[in-house]
Amino acid sequence: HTNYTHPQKKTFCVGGNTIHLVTVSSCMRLARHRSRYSAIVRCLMDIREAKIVKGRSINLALSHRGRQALKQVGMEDTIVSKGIPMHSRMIHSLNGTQSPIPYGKKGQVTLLMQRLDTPHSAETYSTTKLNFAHKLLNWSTETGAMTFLRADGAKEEIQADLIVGCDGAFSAIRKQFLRQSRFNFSQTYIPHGYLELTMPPINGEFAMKPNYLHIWPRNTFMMIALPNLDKTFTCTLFMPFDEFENVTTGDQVIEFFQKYFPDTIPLIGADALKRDYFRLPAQAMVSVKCSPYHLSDKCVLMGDAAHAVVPFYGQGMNAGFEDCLVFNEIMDQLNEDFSAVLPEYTRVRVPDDHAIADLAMYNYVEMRSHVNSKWFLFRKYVDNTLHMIMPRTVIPLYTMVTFTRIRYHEAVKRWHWQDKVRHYIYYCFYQNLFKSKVRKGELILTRGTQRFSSCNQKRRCSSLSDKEMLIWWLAMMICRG
Ligand code: FAD
Ligand code: EGU
Repeated sequence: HTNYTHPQKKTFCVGGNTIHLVTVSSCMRLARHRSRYSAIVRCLMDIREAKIVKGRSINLALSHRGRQALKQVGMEDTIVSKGIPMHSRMIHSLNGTQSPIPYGKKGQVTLLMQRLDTPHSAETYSTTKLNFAHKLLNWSTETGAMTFLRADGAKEEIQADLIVGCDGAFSAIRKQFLRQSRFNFSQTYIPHGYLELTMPPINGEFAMKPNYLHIWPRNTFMMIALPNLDKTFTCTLFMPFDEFENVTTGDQVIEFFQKYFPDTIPLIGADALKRDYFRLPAQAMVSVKCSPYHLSDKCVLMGDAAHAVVPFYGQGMNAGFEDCLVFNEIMDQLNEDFSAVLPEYTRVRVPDDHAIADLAMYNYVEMRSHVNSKWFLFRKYVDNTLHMIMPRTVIPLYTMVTFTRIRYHEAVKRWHWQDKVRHYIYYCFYQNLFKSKVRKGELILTRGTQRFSSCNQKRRCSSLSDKEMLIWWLAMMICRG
């Protein structure tokens, strides 16, 4: 096409740290394939030079949806080669026992990425420019003019055909949406905060097994640990803010860890623990939902700007990446007509982003209400067994969310149906097949002499008796009506 028939269109991305990579790439892709677009990206700071952002975790789990988005723009291999594959969780019980639970089938892994390690080559495309140290102050919904504050203190006004707002959970772009009629918005802080601690390498090697997500579930609070490329682990402790306030001295920290995470004290180091625990205050977690995601044919929200979710499903960045992927798909379908693409993007994407926000919140509630290591193991066992018997009918929610591109809201629908079955099965297990006792709030299940918590996946699966099969089929019939 020549510029006579199609004048060049300017696309602006504002902000964008994590999903930045894809929005930039999406614009690049447009620019490359269709010479009609030029893309300019403006952000507050240079992520290539930024030091670790205060209190922000440096590692992020990248799963199928995020990878598909990267693949679409030809960056999957570069990024994936820099990730640490995690194939299982490792559940740490209070008594120090460790039980692995695989994420999925063989080859289904979640990749752990370093937040600041994402190389990007946007600037190699002549149609794409990156500007750093630009802060968006305001923009006009009538004209699409944006006012930026530059590092040198000067203000600058810029016009764009399309503004892509990727400026995070406290989006400045979104502020203009709030003044519009029929714009829905909600923001919820959860009572928990998180705090990060570093577990150093031992003799140059990882202190624990590296290809696992280590979890210490302890009812109202929990800790997880994720491996980094430099052989350290980042441990994240989740706890209600009230309880953080109860721990005020180094000795209380040790006492607390001695009681709940004794196995981690020698690995983190008592002195480091006393010091690092107070280095930063606990960080808050927010969930933001809104709709629509577009404003006329001028502006569109993506990533955390459209939907900040609590981090209990490890999907925030993946959902943001998928936003870009879906947007690009719709651009193709509707011939890049912004006045049609933007409403369609809202129509398709809002239900899915709201679904993952709800799922993340559900997991937060679920994990702290009645999760201890045995219950966690048991749940996964039931899910996986059902999946093994009927791989196409019953897909564990986790698998749908993490290893497929089944739309988030469809995954929720399927899961509600499966949940009826699951609960019936819990009931049967509880009533008939196991002698169960409740001790110190923990559900302990025994079947004959075999303790449930023993972690031999294969043996457990094959030991499903005829009676259990029958009950399962009955449950299916009942739930299907
Ligand atoms: P951000 O990463 O927040 O980037 C926004 C950018 O906009 C920033 O660089 C900011 O400087 C810039 N900006 C803001 N205002 C302006 C302005 N006025 N002008 C110019 N620029 C501006 N997700 C996963 O998928 N997997 C995980 O394992 C995972 N773990 C997480 C753990 C924690 C503790 C938290 C809090 C989140 C986690 N997430 C995870 C979620 C993930 O971090 C976010 O979803 C993702 O970073 C969002 O990317 P974004 O580009 O939309 O926004
Ligand atoms: C990083 C920092 C286990 C929270 C969620 C699993 C991460 C998270 C889980 C952070 C958990 C929790 C999943 C991943 C991940 C699990 C996941 C990375 C949560 C459901 C606030 N979550 N992260 N789920 O299944 O899908 O293993 O700090 F303990 S990675 Cl909370 Cl896969």
